[in-house]
Amino acid sequence: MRTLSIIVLTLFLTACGGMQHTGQMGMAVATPDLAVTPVSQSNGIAIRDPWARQGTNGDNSAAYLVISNASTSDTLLSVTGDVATAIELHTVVNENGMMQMIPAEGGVPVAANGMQVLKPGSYHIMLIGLSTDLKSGDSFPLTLTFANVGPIDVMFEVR
Ligand SMILES: [Cu+2]
Repeated sequence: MRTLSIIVLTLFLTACGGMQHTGQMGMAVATPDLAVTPVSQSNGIAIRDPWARQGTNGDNSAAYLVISNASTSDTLLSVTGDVATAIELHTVVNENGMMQMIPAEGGVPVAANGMQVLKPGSYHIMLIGLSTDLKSGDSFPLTLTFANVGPIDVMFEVR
């Protein structure tokens, strides 16, 4: 597992659109509009704006979404799907001034009556070894598994 993480970290440097994106972390990110109808929801967890970066078969990509929670605190534990060889939850940390992606240990927390935004430069779903090309306008399903509410199927749009 340790070995895999190291290999994967090396790959990440060219994935997620490259870490130069994190230099733009200060770019204006619109506050998610919770008036928009969720694409998926279950027991208080609602999913909005799921999307993924374009990519080529065999390469890596990343997927993002807005999670809101009208119930008690929950955690996004894992993501599964056929779109990639491996799918991991990642976060981005500042290590000596270098932005690096690392696995999100323990998953991605979603506070009670709160919101969690997976976005470039922050938490994201890492798609490692795409099994197909992802072109703008394509869509593909992932299953998000939460600690409390269990699995939620979500269609992601490629942009
Ligand atoms: Cu990543």
